[in-house]
Amino acid sequence: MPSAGSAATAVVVLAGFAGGAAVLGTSASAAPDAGPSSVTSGHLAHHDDSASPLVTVAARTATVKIVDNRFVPSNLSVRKGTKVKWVWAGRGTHNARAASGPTRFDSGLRSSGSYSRTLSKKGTYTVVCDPHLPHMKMKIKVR
Ligand SMILES: [Cu+2]
Repeated sequence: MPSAGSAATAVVVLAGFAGGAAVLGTSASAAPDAGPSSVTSGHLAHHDDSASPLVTVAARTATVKIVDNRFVPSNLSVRKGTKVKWVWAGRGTHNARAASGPTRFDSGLRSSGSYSRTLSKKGTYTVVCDPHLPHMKMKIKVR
């Protein structure tokens, strides 16, 4: 029997961003409690927290794309213990820094590659990109 859980990965795929829809794909096959993700469409004219679609991830890894100049998705809900992986997908230089939340972290400024952080405490993070404040930020709820 394959052991549960070593490779459960959810990749957030951006589809039709102009329409405000995000599609969540998951390769997890052995998670009976991994219900359908809830994705709420919103208006994205100004991507502040209240207007961002909430992407709920029930797998062990959640991927956030860093594009020029925003986090995609910018409103994320994950379970405690989820590894959040930021992937630099734009051309600019950005960082991902926990400005508030249960713990602090900072990826440092970069323009490619990725940065991962396992979030093991419940709470709500505000993650910002320092060069592009006040607009470039995201929220992560760890439940
Ligand atoms: Cu930035």
